[in-house]
Amino acid sequence: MDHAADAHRTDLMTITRYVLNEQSKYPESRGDFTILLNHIVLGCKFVCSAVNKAGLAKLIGLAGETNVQGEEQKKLDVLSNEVFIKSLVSSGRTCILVSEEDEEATFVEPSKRGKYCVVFDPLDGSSNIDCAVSIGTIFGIYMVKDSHEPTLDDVLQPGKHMLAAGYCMYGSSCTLVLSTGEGVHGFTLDPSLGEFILTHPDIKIPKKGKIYSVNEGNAKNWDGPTAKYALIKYVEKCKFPKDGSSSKSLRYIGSMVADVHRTLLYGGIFLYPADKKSPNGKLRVLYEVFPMSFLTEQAGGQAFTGKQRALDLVPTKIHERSPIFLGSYDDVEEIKALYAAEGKKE
Ligand code: AFP
Repeated sequence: MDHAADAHRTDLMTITRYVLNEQSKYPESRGDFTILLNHIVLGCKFVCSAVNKAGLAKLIGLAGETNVQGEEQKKLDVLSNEVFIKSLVSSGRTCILVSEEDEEATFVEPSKRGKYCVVFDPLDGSSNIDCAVSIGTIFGIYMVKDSHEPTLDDVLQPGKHMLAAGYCMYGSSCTLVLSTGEGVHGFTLDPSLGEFILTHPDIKIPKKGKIYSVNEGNAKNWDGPTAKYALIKYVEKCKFPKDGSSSKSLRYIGSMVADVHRTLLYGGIFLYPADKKSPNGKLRVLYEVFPMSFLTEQAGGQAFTGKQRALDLVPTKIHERSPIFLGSYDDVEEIKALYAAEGKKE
């Protein structure tokens, strides 16, 4: 009998235990972050359960449609948003919430206010719901700047000021990946326990990868001389390397959470450039680009916008977009070099 393995299996590091351990490093901490995270975890468990039951519960479909009982159906992303907003407000630890689903930020009423600002996309990749492809929730956490009345400036901070970021992927298993600024850790939901258990401690992205991930069908729309030629050259290099190395594989799911999750674990690069349809790129700075860039850097990779380090961006609007190239350190170095070389020709 392998007693060591047994001890490991019975000594479960749940996400709450992990965060409490982290908290104990800061004697002045009052547990507010742990409480906030527990409410995010609750939202993730709810969405996971709703996603798993989506077909059965007739949750799939457009918001505004009615089901056989004549009740109004809520699209999963609308439902997920409601759950997160209610859970975050009731935590008593938040003051501003920015959700992909809501045009305006939510300012929490003074009696329920705390010091954290949460930016999130409750259900990213929703066009993949109806075919049961992996989707996810993405979140980032800021601390309010000071104790004055909270304003939008509290969330319009560069990504490098985030205290924590993470995502929960609703895939073949439900996986929550979190960084509080001390590395990246992955937790898998054990459905029988209803707990996220640490399964991927200290994720490190390989220095160089064998996969590139981009919607290459948009190539005809890739925009601007620098972007267009740097990208075309990069993609050609992935397919026909001139240095005798093997060509890279192309993997693209179209759910940022799933594409970034694979990139963190297997290495490689994820690219969403600007194009003629989306001159600033498609992905949103606050709740897609920043959290994923934060996690990528914490795992030892890089995140670049085509002009600068992604986490240095200072957003001016809550739903601002940006091009993003993130992944293995060496792969992002290559795209940075191509952008620099093509930029000089302009
Ligand atoms: P949806 O939520 O509309 O499915 O968009 C998903 C997403 O925001 C992100 O998760 C993907 O990486 C990206 O868009 C895919 O965009 P394209 O369909 O243009 O490739």
